[in-house]
Amino acid sequence: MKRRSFLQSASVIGLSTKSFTKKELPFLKTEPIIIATWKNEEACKAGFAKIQATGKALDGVEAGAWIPEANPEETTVGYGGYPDRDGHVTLDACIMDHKGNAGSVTFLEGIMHPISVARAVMEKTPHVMLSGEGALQFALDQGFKKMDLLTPKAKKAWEEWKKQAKYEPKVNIERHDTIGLLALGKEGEIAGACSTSGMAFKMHGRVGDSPIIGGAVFCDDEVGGACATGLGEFVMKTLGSFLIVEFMRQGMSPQQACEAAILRIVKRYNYKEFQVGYLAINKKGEYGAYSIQKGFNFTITKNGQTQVIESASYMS
Ligand code: SD4
Repeated sequence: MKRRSFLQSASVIGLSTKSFTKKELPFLKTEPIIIATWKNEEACKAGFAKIQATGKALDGVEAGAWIPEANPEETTVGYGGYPDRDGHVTLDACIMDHKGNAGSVTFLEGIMHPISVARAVMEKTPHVMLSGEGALQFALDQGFKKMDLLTPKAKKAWEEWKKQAKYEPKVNIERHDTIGLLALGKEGEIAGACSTSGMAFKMHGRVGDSPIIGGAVFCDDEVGGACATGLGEFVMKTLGSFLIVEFMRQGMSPQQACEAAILRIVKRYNYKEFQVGYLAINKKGEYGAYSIQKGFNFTITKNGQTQVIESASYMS
């Protein structure tokens, strides 16, 4: 049976519902590992080094996100991100730890490292999500510095775009770099993070999947984690990362779970027009990736070795 038709068959949904018991968990301990959407070698290396230093998966995914957030050449994350159609660089990010704690920021302007603001929301407030002006105010109160995130390169691209002013999010059939990260720390605990400037030239106020817990990132320490990239509207409508973790809980491998979540989108929407890519990892350190269109890849650092791997895709 072809993999696609196997996944479409109802039997997949009937897999036994099993999560690891406390007794089984120590035997599932694995070496630290970090994986990230797209070609993000520097981010994975930095995240892995951080896990080696502190032991913690959460520190690793935060440190990994810092790399593209600070890179002015990176046009889809943090500083240097393309603006919305009104010329504002607005950022979305979220983070989740192995205890089920989560934090996120949406529609945040002027802060280079939204991932760390999301972590501060998680650790220092009773809330999960802060947005816009409120998120900025909170960041400033926490000592984050405000800066202009619109680089000359991004401004030029926006001015070019205004000549036609067409919104055509051909998300990464070419190349896109919203960073989603998943890691297992020294105790084998899971964490996940995501950071983005969202779709280039989006409507002012548009928020994508990247700050949505269960959308762009979800972790459950009994099972594993998942993260997403691509056209966020479709990740949000299917709550992809949550779905993948639940599929893994039911017994699917990370690869099967990513494929089943992509299938959810493919069955309901006009999938030929856009890209979504998923990454997943389980507590054994097994990982998987799948996307709608060709061209999605991911980076992994394990045993100190970093490599970029091409994902399988629904469309050939
Ligand atoms: C969004 N999911 O804002 C993000 C974009 C993305 O690679 O992932 N691009 O919809």
